[in-house]
Amino acid sequence: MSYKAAYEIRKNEAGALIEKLIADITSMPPLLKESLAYSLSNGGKRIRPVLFLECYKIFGGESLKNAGYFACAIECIHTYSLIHDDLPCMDNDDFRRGLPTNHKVYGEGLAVLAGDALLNLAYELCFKAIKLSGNDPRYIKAACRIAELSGGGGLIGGQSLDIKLTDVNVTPQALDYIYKHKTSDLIKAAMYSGAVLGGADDNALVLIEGFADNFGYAFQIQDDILDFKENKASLIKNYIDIFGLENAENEVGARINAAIKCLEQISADTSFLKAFAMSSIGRSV
Ligand code: GRG
Repeated sequence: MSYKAAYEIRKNEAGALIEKLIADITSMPPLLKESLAYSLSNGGKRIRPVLFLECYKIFGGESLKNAGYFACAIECIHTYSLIHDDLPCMDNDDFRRGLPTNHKVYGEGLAVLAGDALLNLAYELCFKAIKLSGNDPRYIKAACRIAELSGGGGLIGGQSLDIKLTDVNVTPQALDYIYKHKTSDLIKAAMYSGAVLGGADDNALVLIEGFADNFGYAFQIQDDILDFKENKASLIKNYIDIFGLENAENEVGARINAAIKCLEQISADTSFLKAFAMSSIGRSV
């Protein structure tokens, strides 16, 4: 089977979980539900739940049972971060995935609340899964790591530095912090939680986190490279502004190689993850 077909199968599985999640929401005012469903449904690549599901399965997770709630929780956190990132007080974007951003359709107030509701829903789903698992320690461990990596020392911390970055205070260290936390941490949360619930041991968890750190970093620089090549103007300085295009491209290659080295030390079948890493930077698989 081609890598593309293998990705589509996993993406459809993740998409079906998200659609069921949306259908099951009954306790929200209709417009709030519509607003968050607009961003949850609209054309995302589902990278994080795909990575969650893959890690869950390769380490021995069998039927999805309660683990599917975690896949949805991760996509809820990702979607909230995109809605908030697009707001006028942050990146001020009118379009995402080729469609008007959430606040352009529903207004700023509702977009803030849709993001808040998604973040809350994510933890509701984790708690539900923990409860249904009979307080399985692995579920608790996964939820704690998701909370850490999404919080002030993770995704939100990275974003907080990003929005304050200027021509004057941009440094390699600041950029490093932003890329590690704003981009890598949620990918890490997805992979770590899938691996824990699937049954990975501590050594494999360290390697999975190593993969996610390197892949996430490369993914962000690759995003900068694409923006640069499409001549997208950015007020915020990025890797290319500091290090130049050639160094950026070399860094992407080096990070992907480092990510793949982590996979090579794992005894589970990591062939899809390897192909995923290569294809996401446009290397043939
Ligand atoms: C508001 C706390 C908070 C964080 C915002 C998501 C984010 C942090 C910023 C968006 C801008 C950006 C370039 C982030 C880097 C990560 C990235 C490339 C996100 C887009 O992820 P994809 O490509 O999105 O997985 P889709 O659309 O496929 O879901």
